[in-house]
Amino acid sequence: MTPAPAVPAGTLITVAPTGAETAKADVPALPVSVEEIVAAARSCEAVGASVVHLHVRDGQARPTLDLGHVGELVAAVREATALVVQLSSGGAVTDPLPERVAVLEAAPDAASLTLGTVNFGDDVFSNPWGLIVELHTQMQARGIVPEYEVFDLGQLATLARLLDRHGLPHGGHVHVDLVMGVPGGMPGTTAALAACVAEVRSTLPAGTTFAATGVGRTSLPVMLAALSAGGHLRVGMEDTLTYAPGEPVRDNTQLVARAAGLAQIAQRPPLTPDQARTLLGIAPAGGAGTGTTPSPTDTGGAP
Ligand code: KMH
Ligand code: ZN
Repeated sequence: MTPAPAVPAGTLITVAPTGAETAKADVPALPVSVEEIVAAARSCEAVGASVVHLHVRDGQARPTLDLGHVGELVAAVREATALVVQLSSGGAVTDPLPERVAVLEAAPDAASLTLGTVNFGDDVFSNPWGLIVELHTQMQARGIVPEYEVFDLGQLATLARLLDRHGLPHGGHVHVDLVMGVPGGMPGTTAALAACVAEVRSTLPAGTTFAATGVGRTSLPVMLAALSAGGHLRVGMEDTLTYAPGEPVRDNTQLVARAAGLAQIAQRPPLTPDQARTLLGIAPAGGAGTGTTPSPTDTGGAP
């Protein structure tokens, strides 16, 4: 009989506090300035986040890939927290592809890397093969750990092809984030998550881990399904602006606290930032974090 895949002993919780697609004017609680994003990151770290997924805004709260702004935010979050700093290479749907690659010059710990073009509401989120290879190989060269963003099942086949042709990412560990419920991508359902997990287990390297993100009203069902399947979690105001029917999200901390509570109930408590670094193959931060608890996985073979 085939043994059941090992379940990670803890849960990596990523907070995506801002995104690039929501206007501050529409959602005043959205953190957009350096001070607001740093405050959100600190608060989310205190309730269980170990990774922060960053999009950057300019002085008018517009999304920007300007390297001065990007570098300033990366430095400020590093200064104030021990969180793993993961920059978005997805940017906004309107961003030119070369500028999305150039953000790697800000030398984050990690960066997102989307595995294919997808309709994104009325827009198109463009991720041609050439861009995917460029991001993957530049991250290898720069020592940046990718988080592979998957919006549809077929993008997992693209990831398998990418790894086959261009090798493992920096650090040697493969970590996937299933982004579910985007209008144009896969639905945020247990069935879709189960299909992706089966694909991850059968086509990607042993030890590959996954997180899941349910956009909008799929946030809760995706979170519960991911926990039950041994997955990790991403939450935040980039993805979810309504906490419950008729109730706007108060702040990112509210979303991370809910995710951390569910992870506790699942008996897979939130990982510390140091544990997240161990899991993802990222070098320890210079003196930041506590790192006093045991290894985050029981075997390293989780799903
Ligand atoms: N803003 C979305 C079109 C990422 O950060 O890598 C894409 C996105 C993905 O947010
Ligand atoms: Zn993003």
